[in-house]
Formats: sequence, structure tokens, C-alpha cells
Amino acid sequence: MALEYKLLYESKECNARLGEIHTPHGVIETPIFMPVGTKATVKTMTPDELKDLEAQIILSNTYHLYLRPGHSLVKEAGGLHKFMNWDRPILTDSGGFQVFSLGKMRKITEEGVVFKSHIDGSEHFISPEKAVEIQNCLGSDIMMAFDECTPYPATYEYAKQSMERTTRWAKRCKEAHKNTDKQALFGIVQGSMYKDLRLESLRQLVELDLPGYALGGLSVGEPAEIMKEVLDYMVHEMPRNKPRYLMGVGSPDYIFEAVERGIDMADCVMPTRMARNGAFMTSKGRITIKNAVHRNDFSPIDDECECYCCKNYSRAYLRHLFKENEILGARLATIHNLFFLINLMKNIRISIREERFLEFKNDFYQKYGYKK
Ligand code: PRF
Ligand code: ZN
Repeated sequence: MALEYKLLYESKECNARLGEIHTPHGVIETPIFMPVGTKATVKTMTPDELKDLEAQIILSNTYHLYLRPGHSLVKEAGGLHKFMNWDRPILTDSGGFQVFSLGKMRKITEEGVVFKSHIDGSEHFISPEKAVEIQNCLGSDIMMAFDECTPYPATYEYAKQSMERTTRWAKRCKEAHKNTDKQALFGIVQGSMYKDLRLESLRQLVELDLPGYALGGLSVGEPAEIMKEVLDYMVHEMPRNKPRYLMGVGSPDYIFEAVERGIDMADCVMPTRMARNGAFMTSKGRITIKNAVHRNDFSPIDDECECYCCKNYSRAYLRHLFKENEILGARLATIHNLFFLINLMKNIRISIREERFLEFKNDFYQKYGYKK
């Protein structure tokens, strides 16, 4: 078995829980936030810098690495860990989401998806078997089943067919996956915002007895209330002794709402993407560094933050870097935003253990300026 989940503690005040995921590349404490390194790099960060930020696992993408540099090359390098010099756990997304984001550039059949590369328009085909083969070459610790991220909104009929196909594809992924002692295959629940479809999707996937389950097709444009509702009824049905992963969620408020409802893993490009646009997350809300108010401000981005950026640089300096398009600006902002979310998750874990998660959430929302 490539993966073992240990449930360590369940909150008495909500569905939040603490656990550990044991992988061939080490242990992950949950709930965990996973920085995204789409193309085998968390943009602007060296692996040593990620370790300084206490990143425990990163996410990478099948679709992008398949197109460039190609999974054979990564395999030839000795796998993704060696290729990118990251020796902690890696999760790879299956490409299901990325391929389906291509819109008109793709065609879905029962067999798989034919799509045109976003790079040069060349035609490709990814099936469940192919997605597994690629991820086997990459050698990620956790690989995701090939799914269709059902667009929102979707009609009931479409959502049903798409969900059932996702289940059939998950079965094919499981059958194609041979490297089970080194890599764990997670299933992805779909079903749009329809309760019966979601529950049926989960039921069918649980029959496959996979080592972990993800909720896909959420945070795709639906109102936050709807996502919370889906989480509310799903989490009780998800196996208690396996990790639960909410895909593509990473804003601080969504992280709190997800963890409160029993989610163990989350990922998002938001902190790293925002950083490159000069947007900083702070304990008092979001800062756009290019704004003129920061011109003569020699205080740090966040006076409560212990990151390398906040300990050493002023808002005025960071604004200057962004105004001049200096690369160091993007690097420092990435360090800060990743530290902010990773540290937030660490404090969330401590608050769960001390039975003050809800109080911590309330205080955070008030200071950050979120409405409850
Ligand atoms: N499926 C896959 N990856 C994803 C999603 C999904 O539904 C989402 C939805 N938020 C993000 N990433 N395979
Ligand atoms: Zn900082």
C-alpha cells in the first residue's frame, strides 16, 4: 500500500479533524494546503525555499507535463521528484480539469477526450488508461483518476451522464494502475450541485475501495452557499478512515469552511498567481501593492507575519519592485502568500487540537474583513 491515512483527532465542536497521510516520500499533516507547481515548478520558488515555508506536499499537472516536456522525458530523468529536485510528496492532477477547461478545443467520448494543445494546436487523446500511464511515468505519490469536471451550471441529465462516465473512467483508471505499492490513486466525486447525483457518485467510487476521495466540480463559479451545502451533506458520507480532498480551493474563507466540514486537503493557484500580480494576503485583508498609498509606507506587508519578505522588506520597496517589473517582487510576494496560507493551515491544526477552531475562524473573519 502506497498510502496510509491515520485519523488522529476529531473536533467536538464541528466536523474538523486532524490526521496524517503516510506516503513513500514522507508524512503529511492534515488538514493541509498544497502549493501548486503546474509545470514541475512552484513558480519562482526553489525546493529549498518551499521547505523553509514548511510546504509538505505540492501539486503538479498531468496535462501540462504530458504536453511539455513529455512524461517519457520525466521518466528518463528518474521521475518527477528527481527531475525537479523535490523529495517530499507530490500529488498529480489527472488532466481531467485542464482538458475540460479547453472549451471548444476538445471532444469527449466514452473512450476519452480528444483535444487540441493550448500551446500549438496539435491534436492529442487522453483516456483514463493514458492518464494513469502518464502519472505512472511521473511517479507522483498521489495520482488522481481521470474525471470530467462538470461545468456549472449543468442540467440534471448532463450532470448525471457526466458523473456516471466519471465513475466508469475511475474503474478503468484502477484497472490500468499497476504501481499500487508506490502510488495511490484517488477517486473524484462529481455530480454538479445535485445531492442524489453527488451521493451516488460517492457510493460508486467507494465500491472501488480507493485510498482517498476528492470532491471535484466545486468552486467552479457556484455561490459559496451552494458549495457549503454540498460539503455539509457529502462529508458525513465520505469514508472516515480515508483522506478527503477538496480540489481547487484555496482562498482563506473557503479553507475555513472546508476544514470545518471535514476536508483534509486543498490546493489552489490563488496565492502564487495573486503574488505575481502584486496582491498580498494579510491578516487584515488583501493588499494591492501597486496602489499609491504604499508609496512612502516603510512598514512590512503584514506586521504579524514572520516570513522572509515581511521580516526584511517594506511596502514601499515591494511597490517599487512591482512598478519596475523586477523579478524579485514576484519571488517575495510568492514567499509571503505561500507562508501566509501554510501558516494559516498550521494554526488551524493547532486550533482544532485545542478545541478553539470556531473561535479562531471567527477572529480571522473579523480581522480579514470577511462577512460571516
Ligand atoms: N477535477 C480535477 N481537477 C480539479 C477539479 C475537478 O473537478 C477542480 C474543481 N474545482 C479543480 N481541479 N481533476
Ligand atoms: Zn509575510
